[in-house]
Amino acid sequence: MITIWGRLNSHNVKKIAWAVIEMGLVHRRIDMGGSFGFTPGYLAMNPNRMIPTIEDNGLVLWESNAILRYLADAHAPDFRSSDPAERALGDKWMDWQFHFADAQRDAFLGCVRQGKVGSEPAVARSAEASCAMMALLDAELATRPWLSGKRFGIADIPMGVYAHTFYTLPIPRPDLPHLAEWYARLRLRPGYAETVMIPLT
Ligand SMILES: N[C@@H](CCC(=O)N[C@@H](CS)C(=O)NCC(=O)O)C(=O)O
Repeated sequence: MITIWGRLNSHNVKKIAWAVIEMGLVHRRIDMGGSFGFTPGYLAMNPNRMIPTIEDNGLVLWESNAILRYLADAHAPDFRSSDPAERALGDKWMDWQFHFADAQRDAFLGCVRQGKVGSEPAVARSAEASCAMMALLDAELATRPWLSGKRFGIADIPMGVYAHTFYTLPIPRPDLPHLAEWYARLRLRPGYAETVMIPLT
């Protein structure tokens, strides 16, 4: 049984909650962080005061993308390419997601948590930066069906989570056909619908 700590309205927690469903892993999730606060027991496992953290077979692990890589390596090798080049390309977009999160942060916090509108300068700047970065992802998705390579895998998960926010925020978006088509395929996945396609809060 894998235990996941973290509130589900966190992008980084959604990654793990989605991944364990994709991989068919027995798990439970315990709310932590945000309005739930942190227990002393949790902070002993993860002194960063951040979510998510998991425990699996005695291993305590934090950093969401490290968790995704561990889950694939330990339980679901099909979710990570064995080809070094293909794997590296997937890793690249997993790491790039943190830059995207920085770009989209003001639009997300402004529209979802601070009641601002898209015309507010910080929101508009963030929306514009997000669109510029998503154009790069769109160009990448013109070259292969999944960020993980020929089939879906963990490299699709970080930006998959952020893509839902991108397409849900009330911001102007350019036509990005490859990105839109990838997002449409993600939306057909039951684990994505259950854990990612939930109201933004
Ligand atoms: N690099 C870390 C970032 C973790 C992070 O920023 N988590 C946010 C939620 S998305 C957090 O813990 N915020 C404080 C809180 O929820 O109380 C990871 O990928 O796990």
